[in-house]
Amino acid sequence: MAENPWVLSYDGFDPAGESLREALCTLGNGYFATRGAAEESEADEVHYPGTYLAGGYNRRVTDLSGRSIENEDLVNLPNWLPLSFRPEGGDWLNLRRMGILDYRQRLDLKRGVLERHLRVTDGAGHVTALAFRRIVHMRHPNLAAIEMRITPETWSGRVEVASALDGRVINAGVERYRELNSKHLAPLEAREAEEPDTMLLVAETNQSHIRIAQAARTRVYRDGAEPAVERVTDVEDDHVAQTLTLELQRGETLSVEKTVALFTSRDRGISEPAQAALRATREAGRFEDLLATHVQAWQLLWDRGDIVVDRHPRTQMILRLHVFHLLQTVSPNTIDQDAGVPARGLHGEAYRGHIFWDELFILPYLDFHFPEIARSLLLYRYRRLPDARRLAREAGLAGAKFPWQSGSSGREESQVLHLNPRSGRWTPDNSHIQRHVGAAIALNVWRYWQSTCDRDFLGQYGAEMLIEIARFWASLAKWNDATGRYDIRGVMGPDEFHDAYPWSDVPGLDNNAYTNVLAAWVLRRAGEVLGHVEPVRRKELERLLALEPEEVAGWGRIAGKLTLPFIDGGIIAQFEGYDRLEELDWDGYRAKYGDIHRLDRILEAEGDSVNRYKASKQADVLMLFYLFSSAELRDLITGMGYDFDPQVIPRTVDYYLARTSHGSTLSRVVHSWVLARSDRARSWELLKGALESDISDIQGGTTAEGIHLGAMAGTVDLVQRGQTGLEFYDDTLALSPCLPQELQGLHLGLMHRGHWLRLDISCDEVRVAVPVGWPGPHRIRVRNEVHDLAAGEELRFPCQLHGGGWRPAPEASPPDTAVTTEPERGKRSAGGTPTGSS
Ligand code: IFM
Repeated sequence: MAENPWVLSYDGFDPAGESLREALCTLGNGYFATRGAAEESEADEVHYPGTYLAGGYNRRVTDLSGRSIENEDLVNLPNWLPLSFRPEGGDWLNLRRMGILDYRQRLDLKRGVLERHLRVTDGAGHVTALAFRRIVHMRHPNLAAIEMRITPETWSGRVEVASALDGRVINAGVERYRELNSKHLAPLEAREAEEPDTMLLVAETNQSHIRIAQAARTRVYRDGAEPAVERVTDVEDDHVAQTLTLELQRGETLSVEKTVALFTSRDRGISEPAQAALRATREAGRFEDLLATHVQAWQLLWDRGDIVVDRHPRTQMILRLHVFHLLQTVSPNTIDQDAGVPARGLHGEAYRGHIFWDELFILPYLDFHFPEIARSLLLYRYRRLPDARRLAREAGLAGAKFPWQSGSSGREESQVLHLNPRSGRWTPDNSHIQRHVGAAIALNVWRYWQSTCDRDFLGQYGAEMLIEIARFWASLAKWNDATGRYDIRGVMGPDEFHDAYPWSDVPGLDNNAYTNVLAAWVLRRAGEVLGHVEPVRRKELERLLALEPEEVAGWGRIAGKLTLPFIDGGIIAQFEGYDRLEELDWDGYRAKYGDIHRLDRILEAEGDSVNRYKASKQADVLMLFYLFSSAELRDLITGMGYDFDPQVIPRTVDYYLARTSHGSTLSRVVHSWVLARSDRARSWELLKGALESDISDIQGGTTAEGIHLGAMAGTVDLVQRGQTGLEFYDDTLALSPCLPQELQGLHLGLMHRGHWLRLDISCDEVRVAVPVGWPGPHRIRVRNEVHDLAAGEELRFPCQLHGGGWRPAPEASPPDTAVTTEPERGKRSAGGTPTGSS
């Protein structure tokens, strides 16, 4: 059957694959999200019905291997899903104990609806058809609803419906965290509300004291009317349930509607969560009413955020799935929530809901479609600038040192011990020395500014972050008399396999190329940022930050003298001393283990260490080619005082690609991007791998614990920017479409400085529709041909996308436009000055 590009669908119940389905069928609205667990299920070896609040963290201490360890977790909130039925006195719905005659599950991406259709037979031979629909409301972020339709096919009689709010939950979603203290909730209140059809459950996190109130209204309808029901409410400290009993005839359909409101003490504009939740359920309409406004909210999101690819339904569906999960994690409802974007979404408990550098892969999509969400995520970082300053101070450094893993407060949340499930050993986790996270934040600030020209943001928040991050790099870089250069020592690059030299007991590597180039970029950019800030604010910032011209000049000097290590033939070395590492027998390990993406764990279990080998988990040096064009990189590297010939890039890509296990889902995104123009076939293979990462769980079990949002958003951005070659320079918009053979066309809108640009790329034509009032570049370069770009115009460039070259169309240029074939020589926006009004 042809794939529906708007639907993720499953046939049959598969207990072994259920936890993966639950993660992929999560519904959320940027305020909270709930895994796609069956309504009637409880947490067990098959199901894990988790609910997570954006920014809903709590800390617990555990004694482990003789150490007291404090972990901060994104808390699994009370389960609001429970909804089930049975013929009176028969068996409650249970997929593992009943005969399943039919089972279909659909996630409707367009409408944000999760559906299940099933027919079951119980021990007494009753055949019943059931249909569930569920939403987590995109417009009213505190609301969710379930509809369960019950049709007895072979029986008549009394039916019981059970509905509950379950606060007995703990954080148990990740097997390897099970030794850690996982009880985060204390019960406060459970009761029936004044309205007998409504229950209330209130709990509080036991350290961060976030109060959570859930109210659930359960009603039944038959032929559009509410029949008389017997209703019994059972109350325990941390659980409240209602059982509704009524008569049902064979062939009749009973509709059960459970409407839930979730409020917390983090909410604004309320007096108190319980009161707000009760009022919201009282005022909520029926399921169909809620559905209508929810679908409308999703439609508005898709109007802005959809990316359409021609004639490849699976790619289309997966790209939409990725956008869908991104917008369920961060949406317009996230704005003002003071929440960052957790690497694993709000979809599971992996990495405890922490926030890493993965924003670097996520923000470009948001910048171009939902800049107000990007801004909100940057403000999450800004609010934690005082913590970042404290971290720098504690390390004896200046400026701001952002944590590798961030949660509630901005302190370092990285774990200190890591369990290798293969060996059963807890080993030190040094990943917090990935200082490059600060550079990623600086880059995100700059890109947002380039894309939006939001001068208020830059003046109030962005410039300060950039300057403080630059100060950190300037203080970390140490002058080396022997080389006459600055070194950055004791860090980790993005490749998490290498955290130390095999010949040293001390964690950290010296002069990681990625880190040093990014540090140089930050130091340079910080030197110019105040030039873009409104003059009065600029003076204020200079005083507030005690910024003197000598300090800025010092940044320039450091940027110009940072060390960059090289190996044979001009290939950039991942870090100093990389050439002393041994080659790994990749074929031997593949033959022995098959899946070697977690080579670090394999080698540790063998009593060896991946630190000894030229083996990377993910792109490290190659990140440079992902983030910067070859011209920008040459500029940066020559600015550091080295020769750099972009001709060496293909060899560098081959070198590291052959030595990478893709143990991080981010890796294939980067490799596909850097190969997009030189090796389309290989780039497509890698993109396909990145697209399948979560939907097919290619890492064998990780997606069930939460999606990989960086890779999800990264694939969308790869199509959006990587394959269109879209770049904004000072005065020129550049396009150089380079789609894989398999994709026949691409259609999207892009927001630039408050205006929507429309791109339609097909096999034989590129069309660019420029909006009225366009404030962006006034020229467009398609491949090497430059044309004027005027507001309100639609330009068409005939081309042969998958072969042959480009030919300029006479009508592409307005009569008085100078057409030049000279390559554009201005700076790309990532390093340039925004044009247009501020
Ligand atoms: O940030 C990533 C890192 O690069 C690889 N390990 C997982 C982290 C969270 O996604």
